Amino acid sequence: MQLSLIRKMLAWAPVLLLLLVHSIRADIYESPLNGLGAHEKFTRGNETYHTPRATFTVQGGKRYRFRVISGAILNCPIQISVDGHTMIMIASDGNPFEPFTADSFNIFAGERYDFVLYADKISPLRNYWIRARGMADCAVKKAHQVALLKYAGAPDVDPPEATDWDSSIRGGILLNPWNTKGTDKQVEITRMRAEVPDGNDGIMTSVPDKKFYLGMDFKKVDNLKFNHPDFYPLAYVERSKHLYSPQVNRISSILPGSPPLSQYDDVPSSQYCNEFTVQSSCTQDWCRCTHKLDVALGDLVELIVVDEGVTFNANHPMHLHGFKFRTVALDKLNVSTSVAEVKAMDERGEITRLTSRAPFKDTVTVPDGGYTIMRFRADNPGVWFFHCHIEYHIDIGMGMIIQVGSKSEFPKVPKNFPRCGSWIPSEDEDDDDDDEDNDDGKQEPILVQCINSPNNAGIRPVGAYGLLVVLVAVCLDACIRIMIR
Ligand SMILES: [Cu+2]
Repeated sequence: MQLSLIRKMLAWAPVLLLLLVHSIRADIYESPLNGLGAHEKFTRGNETYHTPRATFTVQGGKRYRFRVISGAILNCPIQISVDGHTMIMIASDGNPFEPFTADSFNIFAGERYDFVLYADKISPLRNYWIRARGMADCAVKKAHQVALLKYAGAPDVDPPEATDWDSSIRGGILLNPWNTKGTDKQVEITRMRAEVPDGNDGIMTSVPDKKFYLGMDFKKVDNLKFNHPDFYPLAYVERSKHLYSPQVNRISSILPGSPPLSQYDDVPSSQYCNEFTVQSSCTQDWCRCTHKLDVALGDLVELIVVDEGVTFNANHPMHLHGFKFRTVALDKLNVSTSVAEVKAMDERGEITRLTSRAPFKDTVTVPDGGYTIMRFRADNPGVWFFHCHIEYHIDIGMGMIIQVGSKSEFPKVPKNFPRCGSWIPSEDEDDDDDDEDNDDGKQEPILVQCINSPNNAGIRPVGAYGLLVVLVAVCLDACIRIMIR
């Protein structure tokens, strides 16, 4: 079906929004839809009530555009389906592609998908479940949820089908598989075709000006945020309690203390590093800096992002600020892989890139033990974040910034634009529990530690802070264990 035809049909249709998030309580993983779900049960007399579900009312014979956003915070791919209906997938991350009919699709943290639902089940008139089924971290507790697709005029009763997690497994054609090699029924996003013509930007066919291989995984390294070489070294922690560091090219990235776009000179160049400039052996040491790649304004940039997948069967939905990119290749190779393997394959010509109408995205999964290749024209000068969209991965280092152009090419900072920086209380202030400010009301700015800086320690010297580090590490260990369980 042509997209233009679908659009004509949709001209009168309401736009519906289906927002998926998931949150954690002490014992329950939740995946509320539009903030709603039937997780809580109440009784009054002999009657049972639940918290309400999201309800979408449709009229038989009409078509509706659903816009789905995943606000998942952990590694919680969510399979979406609608009982009794197929979905005409038409766009992702706001970028239209040729319509593709699927029985279900997966959505990863930060992604958006648009689909058209044809409400053609008019005889007999009844209601249906819209299902969300969590996988990966969310499969541990079988997180799931349903919303109600309510046909106008149908009896006001719930559909008879079970709503549990297992009942939400939908067969047939699935778009955007999770850590599964593509097949006719497990269809990767790279098999979609952008609706718009390629244009003259050369993104699809030119030789890239900058090409970066980015290897991601959870690395076994003494991360000084969680371990301490003297008090709590990783080597002495029970294996099942090891905290692996999610890194890119073996670097844990930290955010700069000031926004480099508006306060470029407030971030010392020594705070930045990447695999080409890092001074340590990152296979042995914990490498930590503001991970930055530089490209010239106008460069054609290619990112070959590899999820080495050695430690866990995870995946990483990678999000780029400031651009939409063409997803030109994506494949799961094996249980695990390496940058070296992917690079060798690439050099042997064993990686096929799309050369026309690759789908535009701004968030895309990198399958565990596989790769995803993105291309964009760096025509937006500034400093842009590129990161995994799983919250705790980025919080402890799985990201970087891409600087496009030089400071002189950045947009001008508006007059009186707010400024900020990072600081901690001075030692004197630490001793004064109740007084948060200096006598003169100012706070001393400090730089975050950087492996390339002369002060290379990354943590304060052992002393009173040693015990604090241990306590924090133990607490974080427990918290992260709960999060990733
Ligand atoms: Cu990640």
